[in-house]
Amino acid sequence: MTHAIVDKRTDRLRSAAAGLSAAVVGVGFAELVAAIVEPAASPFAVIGGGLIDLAPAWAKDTAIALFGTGDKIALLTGIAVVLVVVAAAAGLLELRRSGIGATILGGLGALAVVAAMIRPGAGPFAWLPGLVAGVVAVIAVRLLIRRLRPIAGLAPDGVDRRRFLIWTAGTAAVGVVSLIVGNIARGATRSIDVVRSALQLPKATRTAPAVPAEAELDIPGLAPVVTSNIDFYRIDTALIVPRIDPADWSLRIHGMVDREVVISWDELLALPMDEADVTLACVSNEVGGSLIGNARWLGHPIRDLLARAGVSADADMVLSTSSDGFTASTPLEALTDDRDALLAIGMNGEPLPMEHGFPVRMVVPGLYGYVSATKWVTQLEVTRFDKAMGYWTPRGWSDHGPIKLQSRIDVPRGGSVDAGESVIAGMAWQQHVGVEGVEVRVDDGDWQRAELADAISADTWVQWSLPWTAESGRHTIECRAISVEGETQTDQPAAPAPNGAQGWHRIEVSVG
Ligand SMILES: Nc1nc2c(c(=O)[nH]1)N[C@H]1C(S)=C(S)[C@@H](COP(=O)(O)O)O[C@H]1N2
Ligand SMILES: [Mo]
Repeated sequence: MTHAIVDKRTDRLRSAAAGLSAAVVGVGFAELVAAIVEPAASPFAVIGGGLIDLAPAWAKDTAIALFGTGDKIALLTGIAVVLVVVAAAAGLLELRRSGIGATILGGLGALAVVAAMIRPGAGPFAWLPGLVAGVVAVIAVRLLIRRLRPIAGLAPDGVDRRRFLIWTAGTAAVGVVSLIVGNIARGATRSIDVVRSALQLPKATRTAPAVPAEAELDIPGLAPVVTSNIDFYRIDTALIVPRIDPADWSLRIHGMVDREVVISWDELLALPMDEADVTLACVSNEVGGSLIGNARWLGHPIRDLLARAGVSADADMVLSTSSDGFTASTPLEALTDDRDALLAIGMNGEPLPMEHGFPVRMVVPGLYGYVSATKWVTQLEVTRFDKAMGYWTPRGWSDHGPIKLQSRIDVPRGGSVDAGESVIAGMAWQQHVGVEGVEVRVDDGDWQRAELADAISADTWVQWSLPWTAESGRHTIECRAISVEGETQTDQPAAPAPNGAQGWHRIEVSVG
């Protein structure tokens, strides 16, 4: 009796393993096919992309709070875990009744086909990888479970446990190899990187003044006032970074305009280029968070392009669209007043990195990225807020996203510091308004005025510091900024959704 039960359990394990390896070989073949015909149509990418698009504000908030800029890896891992569970179940069910498991795996393939075809910018072969995944997984699960039936005593002859094992492991191995080859193939199509590295940026027609030496306090642990491209935070909905050959890029300006304007990469490069230091911040940045960075951008004023198209007097918004379908609603005024709203091609002296929008993105001082900083931008539609919405608005975020006055404590870092002469330091910002002062208090004591470093401009964040004699024990430190307009940063906490986190940054330090 005991023997029979043990056998049942191993049969269950075997069937789950068969389901799993069928899924692995399906996914492996699909990734291989996707890498060749259309990298963005990989089943993982399209299902992940679909989930991102379906996610409401609280889900995005939670994901970013939990995983920060690792949110994409977390999502892909989550999908993989679900796939493992479903595939194992499909194997179990297929053993119980032929056809059920195959239907489940086929259904997953169909899901990938649909998800790929409804993606914005889906290519003509977007359906193929999902179809391959489904067909291959269905065939594999049927064949493997057919070999398991006699072993499980469900079919008369051909009992061969070793053979079943070899077939199951072999199928999974073929899947893994396809996955690896697919990834290598995708890497081999990276010619856009070569185009990018060979690019020579045009000289700025209007250069930004040098960053004042006194803008950088050089305090260990304090964020540098200029963020390097490699350290610059990345937030977007793109599971696969769009790869656009500048030769194929163009920007179309349409909607409520006198005449449509289409501008090619070569035409853009021939236009006057401005340089501007602008701090970019994400609306999902928590109080004290790190989804903010400052760079020197090179680009053509969007204002001039809009003037060329002739904007209707009734318009109040520009809906920018990226090659992968993301959209942002930017108040027309922010793009036509005298601020440095740029159609940017350069970041800190380099062409835009792929992840930061190569070849062309928008940068607008004073607004959160989700309503202004469209990467891989290909269209500007002049419209109205009562006629159109950006990507995040129907998902629970405000249609307007002006930056809130904020400050952050960077030092002391790590929660502890030696007793004695020490320093408290951090960053403060309200782009396009400017920071007038920062105040700090320790253990609910009096507010003390910190020393501000030189600001690069009103469009950038500014460093601040305050000497501190640290006495043994536990202390809380808080800071608040005062803007050039005389506003004091509010202590009323608010979550990032719908229009940006607020409240004072507060840290606990133990002094020993
Ligand atoms: N195409 C595209 N552009 C986008 C986004 C996106 O999801 N897709 N996200 C926006 C958001 S929410 C932010 S905060 C900034 C971040 O820019 P970065 O990744 O270069 O820091 O890009 C904006 N531009
Ligand atoms: Mo963002």
